[in-house]
This record gives sequence, structure tokens and C-alpha cells, in this order.
Amino acid sequence: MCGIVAYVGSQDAAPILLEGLQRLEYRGYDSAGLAVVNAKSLRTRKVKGRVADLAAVVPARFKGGSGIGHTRWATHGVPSDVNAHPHLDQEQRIAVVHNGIIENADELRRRLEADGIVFESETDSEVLSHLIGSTVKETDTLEEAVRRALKSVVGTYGIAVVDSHRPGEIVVARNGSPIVLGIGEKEMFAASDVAALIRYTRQVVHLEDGELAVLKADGFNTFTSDARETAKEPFTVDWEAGHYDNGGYEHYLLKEISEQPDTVARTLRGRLDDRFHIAHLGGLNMDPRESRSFRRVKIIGCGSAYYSGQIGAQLIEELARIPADAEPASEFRYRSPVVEADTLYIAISQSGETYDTLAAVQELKRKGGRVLGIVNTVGSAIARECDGGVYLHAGPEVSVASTKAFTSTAVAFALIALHLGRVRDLSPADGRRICDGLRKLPEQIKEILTQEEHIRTLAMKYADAPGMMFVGRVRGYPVAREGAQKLKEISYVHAEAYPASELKHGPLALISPELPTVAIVPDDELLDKNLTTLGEIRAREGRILMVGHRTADAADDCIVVPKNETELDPILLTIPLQIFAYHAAVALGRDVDRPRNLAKSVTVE
Ligand code: HGA
Repeated sequence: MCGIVAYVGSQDAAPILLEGLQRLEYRGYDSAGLAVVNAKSLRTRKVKGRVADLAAVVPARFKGGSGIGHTRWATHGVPSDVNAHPHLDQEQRIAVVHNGIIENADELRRRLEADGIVFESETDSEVLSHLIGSTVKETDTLEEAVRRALKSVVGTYGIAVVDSHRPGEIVVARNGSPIVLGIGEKEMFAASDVAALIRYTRQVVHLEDGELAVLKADGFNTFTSDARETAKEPFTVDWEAGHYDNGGYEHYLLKEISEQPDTVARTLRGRLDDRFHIAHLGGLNMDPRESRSFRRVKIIGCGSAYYSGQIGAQLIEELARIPADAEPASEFRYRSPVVEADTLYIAISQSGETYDTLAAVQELKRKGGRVLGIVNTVGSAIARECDGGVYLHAGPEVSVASTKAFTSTAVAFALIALHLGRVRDLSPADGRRICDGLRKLPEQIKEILTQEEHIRTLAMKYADAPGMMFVGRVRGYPVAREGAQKLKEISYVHAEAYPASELKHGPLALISPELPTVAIVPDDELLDKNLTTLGEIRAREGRILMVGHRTADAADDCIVVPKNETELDPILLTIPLQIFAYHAAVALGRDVDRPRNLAKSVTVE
């Protein structure tokens, strides 16, 4: 998704903006641009392509102590130099970068054109620079011009604005698309993601929807949309610049897969109680009586977060015996959901800014629902919006495809399920069994990682298949779905996931030597049924790669993972599928960390 960086201070803005934009590259984009203000003049550069292409056209002496930069992921108008941000007003006084979508852009454009304004680009965003440009002449401050202009805008935005008549000042505003301020020593930063700021400062402030901020070298002020000043408490981000490096790995994705023994340990740290065999999750903000009061759990998330939610639902049903299910947040928000007082809602988002999930949380809150968040980014919008929750502490996830955040989310669900179970009917013995199982996970993930070479060989063997089927039963089904998702998104090989029990009801017709099947076959009470399914695939000459706790004659190839407690096995079964997808993508020469058409945190609808 688009990225925004802004700087005001005593240094030249351009190198800082370019460095910040580079840090946002992981989010996916198609063009980049920047504008700096120097001695009352505005200088801009923008290109279709990478940040490196932008850096190549920015002259070495590009003076200006304040500026704004942008990486664009086109929603309105093709990726091109002209459509790249920043956009200027008619008099080339104002420059604006924008993340989000202006829904009434057509109507505003017609109005502005009727007033004689000529548009340069096809974007919805350009209406903002013209609106602000035509207002700024009538106002005393830039902030007032931005506030007035935004009153006629319908849609989502995170924006940063500079005015060549006011060097040394930047105005930012947020509605549905993140803006975070970074506080430096006699300099201020703003960005759509802390990744862009972390090299310069770890003191940050998140803007709320409807808020504006004025940044100057010596500080900042924040305001509501009706000009009331708001008090904001900065907090310290515990991620470091080094967390964003690739650590010597060829790809971030491989780095993040390999980090999982450590990231899982961090998700668990300090949360397992050996005396009462329960999970300590202070962030849930619920006493035991409240924790007991729910009769249902509804989990929402998008993409891999949704699949980890399916693992979570299974864990909660098994350990706490509360009916639980997961649903895509993107669907949930639009179907006018019935929100019940005795349902506990859990929203999942790595970035904490996923627009569809945030909108679903806001709808739930409007209807009085109790919502917990499982989020990786501390202080993010979803974390702030929820009544409580669990932070993953997995460190920044840079690669577009989720791996370590997926696994840590499943672990967080195991902790929630243990907690909800132990305040209900889960026995201390079972509580201890789950605590012990959770503790074993990091070592067992290490064991799986030692099989990378074996899995790489298998990935190369299967990578040229035109498509793959992934099947699993009950606990294995979300694992199959995530395995198929990982393969699709980074290798572009078509993959379908089905409950193994459904094969006979339709998709078995597809099975042939050309369509291999990845079968998730844990050693659980469904083992025999799963082995029967393998026999049925085999009888249709389907090739089988089995992922489970043993080998089987019916399978052509097997990946054997260490056994944990049955309820926790899905967490481990997913790891080889991440490695498989990674090596299939590498074998096919794909852009592993930045798959085509995708973006990291999806902050537009
Ligand atoms: N609508 C704007 C910005 C798109 C965006 O925020 N993408 O993540 C455009 O198309 O330029």
C-alpha cells in the first residue's frame, strides 16, 4: 500500500525522505515522489518505478528543510509519472501526498474544473491539493485551510501537506489511513508506518481518525476536525532499526520463517503460569467472571489472519468448549452482523491497520460488542480501538506474505483458549499439558527448520505443476488453507484448499497425475479417515505430498514434523508449508518479498 514520509528540521529533507521511502518499499507500490520547500519555493520529483529510480532523478543539491514523500499503490489512474504523488495546486504553492481513497473525487473535480482549475493527473488525490490551494488564500494558517478543505471530502485519507509560503511547517491529517508522528531533537517526522521513522526516533504519537497535526522543527500540535487542541502522550516503540534488516538472508520471507523459534518464544514469554496452569493475559482486561460470561466467540481477520483465526476457533472450542468460528472481516462488516452481548469478538491484524478489519471492529463497537485484538504493532489503530487484547511481540514483519505473525497469532489463540478453558472446565492436568506443549514449540520449530533442504527438494519437484490441491480434516483444514494461500501469493501457482472430507463431493473430479495434492495428516483421531482419503487420491493416479507425524505408503513424498499436543499440532504443521511455498517461489523466479498485485498492510478497502 501507499507510504507517506514527512520531515521538518534543520537537515535537508530529501535524503531523509528517500531513506524513509526505502523503508516503506516492503509495503508494495508502483511509483514514488517527493516535494521539498526551500526559501518559499516548492521543488518536486516523481517517477513511475522504484524509490531507487526516484533517487536517481533527485539532484545531489536538492535543498529544503521540510518536505513530503510518497510511494503510490494506484487505486485511481494508472501507475505513471504524472499520477505519482505529490500533487500540486494550480499555483504550485501547495503539495499533498495522500494514502486512501476520496469517494466523492469525481464530484469535487467537476466543481473545481467549473471554477477554472485544470487537473494534471487521473488520481482522486489531486482534488485535495486544489481544494487546499483554493482555500489557503482565505485562511491565516495552513492547518485551517486543510481543515476546511477536508470538510468537503468523503473518503479515507492519511495526508501530508506543505505550503511553499510557510517553509518549516507541515500539516498531516488522518481519517481511516494511518499517520504516526516521530519526535526528534529539533526535528519532526511523520509517516504512514513507524518503519520509516525508526532510524531517526523511537518516540512516536499515533493520530486518531479525524485528527490533524501541525509539525514544526521544535514540536507538534494536534487538533480535532473542529479545531479543538488534543493532548497526546508520546510512547516509545520497542522495535529497532535492525529489526527491519534482512539479517543476511536472501529474502525477508526466509528470515521471518527462520525467526519463528524466537518469535514464538516472545509471544509466550511471561504468559504461562506453572502454579495454576493458566495463561496470564493482563491485556484482555477481563476478570474471571467476565471471561466466563461469554457463550460464543466470533473471530474476524483477512487473508492469513482469517486462517489463523480458524485455528483459533478450533482451539477455543476444544479447550474452552465455547462455540467459536472465524469469518473474513471484509465480509463481516458488510453483512449487517447481529452483535450479541454474550459473544466475545476477536479481531486479528498483523499491522493493526488493516482497513476492513478496523471497519469491522468499529461496527462492532458501535453496536456495543466486546472486542479483543490480536495485533503485532503496538499502538496501532485496531489495538487502540479494541477493549483489550494480546500483542504478538513478533517484531516487524516485512515480507508481504505472513509467516511469523501467522504462527504467533495461532500461539496467542492457544493462550486465549487456555485462559478461557481454565476459567471454565479445562482441568489443571489438561492446563498443564497445554502449557508444556506450548513451551516445546520453539525447539520443535527449530527441528522443522533443519529439514529445509529436504523441503526445498520437494518444492523444486512440485513447483512446475499447473496447480495444487491442499486437503486437511478439522484441525488440518485451516493448515491446508494457509498452505494453499502461501503457495498462491508468492509462487503464483494456483492452489485450492478443501476439507479432505469434501473431496468426494466434487473436487475429486480434478484429481489426476497433473494435479498433485498436499495432504495434512496429523496423528489424531482422524488419522485412519485421512489415510483412506490418500488411498482414494492414489487410486486416481494423483501424486501426494503428505505433511504429518509419520510416513504413509500411499504418499509419494512425506514431510514428518514433531508431534506436540493434538490441539497444538496445527501450529507446527504450517511451518513446512511456509518453507515449501518459499522454495517453490524461488524456483519459479518470483519476487518473493513483494509478490505482484499485493501489498503488506491493506489500508484501503
Ligand atoms: N487513491 C490514491 C492513493 C492510493 C492508495 O492509498 N493506495 O494504497 C491514488 O490512486 O493515487
